[in-house]
Amino acid sequence: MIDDLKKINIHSIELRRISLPLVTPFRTSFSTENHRDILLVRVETDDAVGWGECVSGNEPLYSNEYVEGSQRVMIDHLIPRLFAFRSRAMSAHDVAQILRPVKDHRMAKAALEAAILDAQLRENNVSLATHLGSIHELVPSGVSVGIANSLDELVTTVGGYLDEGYARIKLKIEPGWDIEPVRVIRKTFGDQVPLQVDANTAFTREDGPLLAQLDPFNLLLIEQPLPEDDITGHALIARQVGTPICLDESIVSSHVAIDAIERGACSIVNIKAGRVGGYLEAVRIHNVCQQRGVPVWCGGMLETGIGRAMNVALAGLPNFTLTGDISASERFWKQDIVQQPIRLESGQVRLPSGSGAGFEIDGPFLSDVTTSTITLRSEN
Ligand code: OSB
Ligand code: MG
Repeated sequence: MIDDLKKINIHSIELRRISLPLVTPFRTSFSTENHRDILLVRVETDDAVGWGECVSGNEPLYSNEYVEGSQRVMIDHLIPRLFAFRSRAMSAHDVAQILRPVKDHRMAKAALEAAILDAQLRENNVSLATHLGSIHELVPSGVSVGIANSLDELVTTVGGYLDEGYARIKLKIEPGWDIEPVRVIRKTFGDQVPLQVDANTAFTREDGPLLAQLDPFNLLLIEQPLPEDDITGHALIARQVGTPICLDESIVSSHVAIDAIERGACSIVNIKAGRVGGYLEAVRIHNVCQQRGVPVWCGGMLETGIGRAMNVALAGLPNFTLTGDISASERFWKQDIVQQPIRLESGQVRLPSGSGAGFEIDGPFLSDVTTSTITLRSEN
């Protein structure tokens, strides 16, 4: 991925908050979500408009970021740095360097970089998929299934997704909802269903023997069993468990990815652009994993059509050899804010091909769901 794009001039950055109800509550080991309060970034340049979606949650429960904090840090610290950039023309490839003095806040940085990159690619008439280095037109689509109220309810839900054609099922787990749900899904739907689990940090270093009870079920992977800061703990678990360990929350940069791989903490990596500070860093993580023979897959954060289109573009890179959490828009939303919601086509989703991230906003619907907007203008 080389930066061969014509630079752009940013005129204004709009921060727009929308409120969208989920079609069904989404329960993980850390929360139950009924709706998302989403921060969108709209960048206006000389000849284009670009959009980015901030994936921070309503509360700081997945990581320390949350939507109100992301908006605050953008207004007070990130956007002023972008507007103060010495030369007027900028590339999206400059953004991470400009924002580097501000520690963490990767979801906020990622959303700004995504909007700038979308605008720049639209001005250059290049698709995001092409720019990032995607090699596929379609990628298989997996679905993340929340913790259910009962095993019967779980079977019904998973059966519905399999009927829709999803290529892979991921079950959310937590202590007490771990071995049994997997056993029941295997017993009901058989050994051929590609299946994996995600603990979102809910277990401890003492749970190696418990997690090893998942081994007979031939899972693709166990995602993030221990807290995000415990790389050594994951290495200990990986030695006690036959199922591959995959990290999500822990992998916040390409440096941490290299560290975790070299220390034996994971043999698979989940990549989410928001968690790592942007799509460009996501590609770097893809590359360092590829060089070390570690397969990756694209995670999701309940995105709208904006973030979803960008995730699909990323998932077309060659080392995304495992199926991602890139389900159809309708898995989460009754109506999407883009005119081209992601749809399932025989268990796959299509990479957007238009310039930038390839979608158009549904303006009237976006207005309906908007709760606030703030526009910041460059003095340049
Ligand atoms: O851990 O992968 C996760 C959603 C919100 C926060 C964290 C996670 C998730 C999911 C949903 O599993 C994935 C999706 O968007 O389909
Ligand atoms: Mg996860």
